[in-house]
Amino acid sequence: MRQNIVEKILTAHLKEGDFVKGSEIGIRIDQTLTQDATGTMAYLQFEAMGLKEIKTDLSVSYVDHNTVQVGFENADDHRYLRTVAARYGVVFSRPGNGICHQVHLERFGKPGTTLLGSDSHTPTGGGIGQIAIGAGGLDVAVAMGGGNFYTVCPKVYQVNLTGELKPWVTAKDVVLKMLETLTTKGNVGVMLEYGGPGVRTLSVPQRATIANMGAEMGVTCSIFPSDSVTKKFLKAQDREADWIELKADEGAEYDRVIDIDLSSLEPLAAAPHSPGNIKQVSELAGMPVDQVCIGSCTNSSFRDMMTVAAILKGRTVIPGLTLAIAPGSRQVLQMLARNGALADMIGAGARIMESACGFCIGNHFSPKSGGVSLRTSNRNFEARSGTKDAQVYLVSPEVAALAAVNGKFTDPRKAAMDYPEVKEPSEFLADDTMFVKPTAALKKTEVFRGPNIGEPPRNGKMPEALGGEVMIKVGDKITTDHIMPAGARLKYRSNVPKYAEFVFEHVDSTFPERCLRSKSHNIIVAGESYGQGSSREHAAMCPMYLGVKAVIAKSFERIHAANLVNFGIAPLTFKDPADYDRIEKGDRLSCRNWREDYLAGKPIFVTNERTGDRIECGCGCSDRQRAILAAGGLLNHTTSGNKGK
Ligand code: MIC
Ligand code: SF4
Repeated sequence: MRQNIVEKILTAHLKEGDFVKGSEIGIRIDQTLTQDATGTMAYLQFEAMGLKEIKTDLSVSYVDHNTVQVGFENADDHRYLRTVAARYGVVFSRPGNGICHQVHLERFGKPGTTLLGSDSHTPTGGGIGQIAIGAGGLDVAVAMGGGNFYTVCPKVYQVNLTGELKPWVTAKDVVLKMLETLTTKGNVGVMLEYGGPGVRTLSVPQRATIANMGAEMGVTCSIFPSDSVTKKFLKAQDREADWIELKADEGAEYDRVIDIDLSSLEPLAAAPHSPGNIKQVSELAGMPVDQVCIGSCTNSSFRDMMTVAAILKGRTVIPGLTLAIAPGSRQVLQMLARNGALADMIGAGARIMESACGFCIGNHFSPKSGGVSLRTSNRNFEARSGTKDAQVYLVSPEVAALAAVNGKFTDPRKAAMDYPEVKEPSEFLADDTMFVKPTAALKKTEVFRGPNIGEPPRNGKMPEALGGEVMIKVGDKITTDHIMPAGARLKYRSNVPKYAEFVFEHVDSTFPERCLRSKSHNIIVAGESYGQGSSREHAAMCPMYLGVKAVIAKSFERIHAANLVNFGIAPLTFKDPADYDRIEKGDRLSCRNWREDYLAGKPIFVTNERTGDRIECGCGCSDRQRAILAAGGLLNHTTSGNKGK
């Protein structure tokens, strides 16, 4: 049978289920990654499941998200993560070593393997030919223990690339074009496979930029072939032995083909407040800019940084504008320091941030009130930057650097300079000294639990009947940043009762208190694409802690829907989306045969007690998920004799 790349890797990893589009399959996971903000809970849950050591080929714990806040919490979390990694055989990437996705691509990503990460941008690994998927921490904990990862046998879309990018047009513009085509909703259950003659014109980091922002389209992952370009990259990383060739069979089939002629693209930007709100940079040219932030897991490779340095060299950042640069990894930062490019950045007045997520997660560097901020990252959701009325535009490093020296949006094709052609290096600085690799001696490490480390919360069993109040009714495209803000609140990730105080902070800050006061079940009603964005399972775990039993929405994003099930919250979809208008905040909803109907996979009829309307909902869950919901979540389910499921 002629297979595409996705089919080749998935069938080689298939452990459970039939390989039939749309049905649930269980796959073996070769590598996992966690980051600190989702990692503490992932390892606490790993421990709570009674697992003794990791069973993957490689598991890495990165500290990159929450590195510089005030207070003891970060330091406590980092110490827990270091000691728990040592104890169970996980590689620990120390703070300062870089952003998980960039570092993993450089040092560990292997073509043809599967990678599961507790971060939605794990698909960055698709740039090197991995099936790399983002998931909640609990799913990653199960995979670390050797359990399968369950996903829908996907539809595969081929993105057929032809031509070559023109000067000043970048990988970011390719993925922004894809976002314009596929939008940020409705792509659940899809994997993207890039192919065509244009692929060989793109370096591995450029491919990684494109794969990274597949997360914003809601696809499960994106993947590139592994070819001579991949081999060269791995050789330059001193990892040539990790290379295998990976290509689709001649005549392989796809569910849809999207053609992109690289030479027809132009510089693009995602305008506030969605990565899918695509504009041409030429239409925005002249708009004054207050702040520029360059970095994040999307655009912080060596080549990106060298291009920025070349644009900044001999120029000065305009007064009144602030430029922040965060190289994506210690490898990149060291190389810039050694070849002098860092001096060019500093000379231009850039403020150098550590190699971490930083500004991207709103951890620092919030723009001024109403400020226009140009960022090379992947998300510009309202308030994510830490300033609710800031106007964040997502652009390429080239457009960002030019704005920093011109003070305004600039069409780079009209810039008064030639395009700085930066070649990929033939040798990267392969310095692994900031990884703590597992040893037999380290397995005796005592796990440190400071006061910021709480017990992972558990839910009760699914109730027989549902009866409760609609505590909030929200619209379309509610992101996990809306549900569970990160930024300044990130430091409470290991302390669920405290973090739960901030659920829906920027939407309705009375939500947590009202939920805690209520004597019945709490229900959330939402529009399309509920739970876009981050993989943070806290967006399910904290509502669970507040007594939420069901979310009724027009549609859900993949990772969030799985997280809701993992924490025993039923994700229900309106059979008729117009029924959304038949429920108001404060309405009481009930379903007498809740548990029984759910377990039987029947449609669920919810009665609105105010109007008497019976509203039909579907649960869209597999049998496995229904059993998890009945147990009140995956932790209960696995610790009641169903390990690894
Ligand atoms: C993000 O970009 O939103 C994050 C922060 O990396 C999240 C993970 C988290 O919330 O910890 C993600 O993308 O999954
Ligand atoms: Fe970090 Fe931002 Fe990437 Fe999330 S999107 S992993 S916060 S750099």
